[in-house]
Amino acid sequence: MSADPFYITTPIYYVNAPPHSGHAYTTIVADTVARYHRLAGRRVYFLTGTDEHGDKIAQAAARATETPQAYADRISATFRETWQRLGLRFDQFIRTTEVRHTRVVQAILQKIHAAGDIYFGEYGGHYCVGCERFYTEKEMVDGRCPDHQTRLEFVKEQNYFFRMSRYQDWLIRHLQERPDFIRPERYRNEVLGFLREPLEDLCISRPRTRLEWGIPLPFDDRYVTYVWFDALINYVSALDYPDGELFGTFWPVAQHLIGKDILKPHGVYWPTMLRAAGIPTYQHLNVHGYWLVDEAKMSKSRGRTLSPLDLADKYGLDALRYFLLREMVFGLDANFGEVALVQRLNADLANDLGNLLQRTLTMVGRYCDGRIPAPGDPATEGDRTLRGVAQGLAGRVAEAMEVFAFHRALEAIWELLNAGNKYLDEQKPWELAKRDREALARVLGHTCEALRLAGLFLSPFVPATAEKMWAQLGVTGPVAEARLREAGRWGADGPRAMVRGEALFPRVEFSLEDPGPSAASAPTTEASPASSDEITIEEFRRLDLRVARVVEARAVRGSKKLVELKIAAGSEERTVVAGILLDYPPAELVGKQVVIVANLKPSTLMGVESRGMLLAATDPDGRIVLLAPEKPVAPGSKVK
Ligand code: ME8
Repeated sequence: MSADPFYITTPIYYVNAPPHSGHAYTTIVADTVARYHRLAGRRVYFLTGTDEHGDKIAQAAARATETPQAYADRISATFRETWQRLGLRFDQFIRTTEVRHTRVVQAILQKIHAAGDIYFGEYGGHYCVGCERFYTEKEMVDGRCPDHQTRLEFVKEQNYFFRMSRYQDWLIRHLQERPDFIRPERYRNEVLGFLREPLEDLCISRPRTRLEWGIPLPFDDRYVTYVWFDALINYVSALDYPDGELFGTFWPVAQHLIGKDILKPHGVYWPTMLRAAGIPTYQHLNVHGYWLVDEAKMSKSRGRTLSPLDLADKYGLDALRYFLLREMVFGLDANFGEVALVQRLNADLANDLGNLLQRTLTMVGRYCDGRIPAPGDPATEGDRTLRGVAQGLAGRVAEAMEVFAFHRALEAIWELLNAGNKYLDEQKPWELAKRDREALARVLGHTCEALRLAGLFLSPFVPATAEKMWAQLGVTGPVAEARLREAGRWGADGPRAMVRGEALFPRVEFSLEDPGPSAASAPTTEASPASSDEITIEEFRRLDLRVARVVEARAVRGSKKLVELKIAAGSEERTVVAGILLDYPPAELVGKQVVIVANLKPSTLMGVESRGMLLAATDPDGRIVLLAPEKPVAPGSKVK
């Protein structure tokens, strides 16, 4: 029916534990992509769901002393509710225990069996329950699973096999003919790498004597289906394969989105399964890297997880979305850190975006009686530059979104915001207000128009913020129902009245010693020298203050503010992390004398352990000035 359909899927997540921020990332990416294509006027279908069969789930249910079905019902519901509470607009949530899914799995098995690509044989291998797969001797590390580090059992049994080997040459050719079938390219190369070794047939059954919790094979009910052969089929069963209208519309444009941990099942098993079943293959497999916490993968089996709901409650949903989409280069690993999240929130969202909207609307209120002026024709070089950046945005965002380069799309939007801030600084509407009302209206009109377009293009990434922007700019909303073709034109909206609203992002205040940032609910007031918080001389003496000399200094990777310093205090050297990058280029710090709190409990900031803290003064503009002895003293000297 629609000329331009778009289909995006996430992995269906295992129900052996509740969702963490890694799962949230993938689902938020799919939501962003879906919103973008809706904005572009396409008919979009966004599928997510849960993977509920297999050893891993059966064992988790047993540990929870529940039946597998009751357990799967409960955990699947937490996934669905989490996505709903995060405002993710999926079109369907599929569960592999639904009858309509199991029927399609059985129909596809039957078809491939009838075509002669499934046979009965014997197999021995080292089985990992966590991965739900056999490992060869070569792949094991000291008899253990390389991923889960669990000792692997040798299992020998009769099973059914899918003749995957038969499709090896076809798959290599397909990857060569369709260079963007798997992207980014590093993952295409990884799959081509797997395919340089002979492809073995895939064991697709488990005897029921060992595992009951699965879909019975239609041609031998002593066996259940291997969980991957079951799970992958969700992408077509959800569309009512083979005859559904959804299947006819959306399968020809299918795009999958996954993390790199499940590249092989999606890059090798799934296309060959589709080929054997006579179903055209998907269009693109989009693969992202891992979110790391302290250098290791965030993962439920390792207990290293961060709850997306907790983060969204603490910082707001859009701040979480923005951080995830801006911080990770799609395809590469990225570090997840609360400090980095807060820095992005304060610098990009509160400052660049929030301040621009606020200062613009304050002036519209003050000088134009709250009426948003139409931008009119550009008259100065500055007007033309701003309009040019705004008009170039659609193309740049489209190009970045096509290849899932969200950080690039956001960078392009930030170029417009930065251009808007620069434009106001240069045009100085507060001065024009005194002498040239026409120019004043043009400048504020141009800035408001740039902000309206920024809101439009931001809407897939930070939907609630974009709605607030449009509401405050008095644009007839909601943005979620706008279409790029009409609303994306410069000057598309007529004159209108602004609507006063709250700041988009209150700054989050936190000090480096306190790793738990908290949202500042009220603007921070000038701190008056405290009198109620008096301390005794004994309490003061507990502080071990020392003079130290900076030996080395470098910016902490991925941080806008942090510097890692190696400092010498007497005979001892130590590492201290300080948030002074904006005021002190690292090279200028080397050789300086500083004062440190030497007995501060160590804390880790963006993966670097800091032992101690530098003392500095902050002036009312936020400028940081380091404290130093009035004349050089021996490093290590005590400060009393
Ligand atoms: O593999 N960083 O389910 P799963 C980034 N049921 N993404 C992460 C992540 C991290 N640290 N941790 C998890 C399964 N993810 C199968 C899929 S599909 C037919 C069957 C995300 O619950 C990422 O998308 O282990 C990864 O691929 C997925 O969760 C794995 O989820």
